[in-house]
Amino acid sequence: MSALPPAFDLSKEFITSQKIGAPIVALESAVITHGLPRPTNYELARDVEADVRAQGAQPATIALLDGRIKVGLAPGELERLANLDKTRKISPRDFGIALANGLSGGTTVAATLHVAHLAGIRVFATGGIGGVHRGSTFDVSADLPQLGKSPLVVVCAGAKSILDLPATREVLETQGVPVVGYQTDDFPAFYTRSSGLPVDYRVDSPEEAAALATESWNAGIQSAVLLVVPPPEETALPEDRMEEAVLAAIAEAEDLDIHGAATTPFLLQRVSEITQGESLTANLALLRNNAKVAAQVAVALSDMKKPPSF
Ligand code: PSU
Ligand code: MN
Repeated sequence: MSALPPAFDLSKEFITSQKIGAPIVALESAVITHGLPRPTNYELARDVEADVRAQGAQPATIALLDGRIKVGLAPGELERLANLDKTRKISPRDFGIALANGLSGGTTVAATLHVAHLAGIRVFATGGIGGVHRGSTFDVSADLPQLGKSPLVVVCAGAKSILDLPATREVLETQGVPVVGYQTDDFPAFYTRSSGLPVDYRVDSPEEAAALATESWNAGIQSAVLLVVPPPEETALPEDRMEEAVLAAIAEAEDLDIHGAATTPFLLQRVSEITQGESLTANLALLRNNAKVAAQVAVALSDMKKPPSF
């Protein structure tokens, strides 16, 4: 691999795993700093890492600590990040600013993809991706263009219905990102198992997902394969209930004049409050489920002796 940018710090475990060709799963950290309340955020981050290990893969949580880009966190670092009082939500535009000021922060899907790609990681797990915000055609998450230039398998539960999902699907297409359903024909909407929108293709096993991604790479394609996994049935929410909460949260955001990077964290928190924690339970369950599926795909990729032909 070519030399990494100088601001990168690789954990010992990460270096060893990469050396022996072990399966690795990148994990984002904006969910830790901006997506979940304390102390649930740290417990979840730890559980998700354990879920990846349980499948025989190595977790690499990506974050900024004291102006350094971390690939893989030691247990103490994970706990510190989860409890820091002042953290920044790090999107790609924030790296220079954060490094110049020695800041710490959680990396969004876009920022995590940037780091994971440069570090040579092929699989990434998250909860949901950002997208096009409802009513603001120009508030398009940096996640979407970054997915268009990051050749990783990105495992998620689709995108939340706080977003304009049809517009989000269109931008994914423009960015060359295939939306692949994992054991589903429907694009999931994070808390709910279907958004009513179709996927581009369906796979039913980690091996099929790994084979499809390999062919995308064989074709020299530089965009991600978005593997969408429906949230576990037991904790998923009914669609009408979610829509009600989302509409209320969006109206409040407008009243309070909330814009830009603050929009997503605000909507997430309000939806969680309005659904009285039911959405939080669903969120935790799907994050762990996605990490497990991602680890299985990483294992399947590392088990592939030669690229499949089909
Ligand atoms: N969507 C969620 N949960 C999240 C996020 C999005 O359902 O935690 C976070 C992710 O880190 C994502 C970021 O990359 O918000 C997108 O923010 P923005 O819309 O400002 O690009
Ligand atoms: Mn935005």
